[in-house]
Amino acid sequence: MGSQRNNRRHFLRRALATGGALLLSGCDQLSRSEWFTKLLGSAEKLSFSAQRQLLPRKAMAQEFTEADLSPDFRSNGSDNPDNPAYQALAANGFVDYRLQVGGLVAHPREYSLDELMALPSRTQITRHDCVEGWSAIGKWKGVQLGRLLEQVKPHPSARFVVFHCADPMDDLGTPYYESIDMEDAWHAQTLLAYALNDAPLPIKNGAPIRVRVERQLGYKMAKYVMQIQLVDRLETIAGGKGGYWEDQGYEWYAGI
Ligand SMILES: Nc1nc2c(c(=O)[nH]1)N[C@H]1C(S)=C(S)[C@@H](COP(=O)(O)O)O[C@H]1N2
Ligand SMILES: [Mo]
Repeated sequence: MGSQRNNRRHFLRRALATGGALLLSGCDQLSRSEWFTKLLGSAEKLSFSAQRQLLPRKAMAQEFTEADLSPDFRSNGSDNPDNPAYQALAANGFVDYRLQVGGLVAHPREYSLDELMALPSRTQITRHDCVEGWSAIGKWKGVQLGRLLEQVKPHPSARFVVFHCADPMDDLGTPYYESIDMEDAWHAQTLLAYALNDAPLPIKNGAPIRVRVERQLGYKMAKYVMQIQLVDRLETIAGGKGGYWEDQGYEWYAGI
């Protein structure tokens, strides 16, 4: 009797072990990257801090090869700012463009396009994902935002970098703007891009300067950047949520 009970216990244990093994192989089939992608896919539901705990601090966005380039990098949102000052700059090939960098920095200054292009550059082929459901792979060249920060020296109280753009978004003339935190600002792939696919950045894609923040969604990548402002809070700027679309209800941290 005793041995029968023992046998049954052994059988149960074996069955459980087999079931467990089946379960495990099921998990194995769901590859690491697949579950990670799924997890990140639900990023909107994760808080910003939770997501930051999942990703290593310096994680790089995936980079691609020339063979992966999209035949055309489409334009979205503004494609030609309805702004006389911008139009005058564009008509003159942006030779009079000056990028103003100020706010909570030791050395506020401005940069011409030539000055930006004279700084060390970075080139990266990345995928751009728009919330509207399209993606495109493009080759970007620009100066790392970090190179500018080294020159203007952010004050220790600076927590965000705000990008002010040339394009008015409504009848009141509300300009597009965006913001990122200092971690993304110093990230190696965060660029002020002036070239796309080995050609000067087209107006439809943000000429003369547009931001690349490769670990986030498309709306974070401000086009037509005229001014960069370092701040300690976002509440006092425009609608107070850190960006034009954020003021309409989008997430501030648009991680992908
Ligand atoms: N100044 C400005 N920046 C902007 C936008 C815009 O309308 N104005 N649209 C955003 C959105 S939603 C996306 S998907 C990308 C589109 O970039 P693209 O025109 O190069 O495709 O720019 C982002 N940056
Ligand atoms: Mo977008």
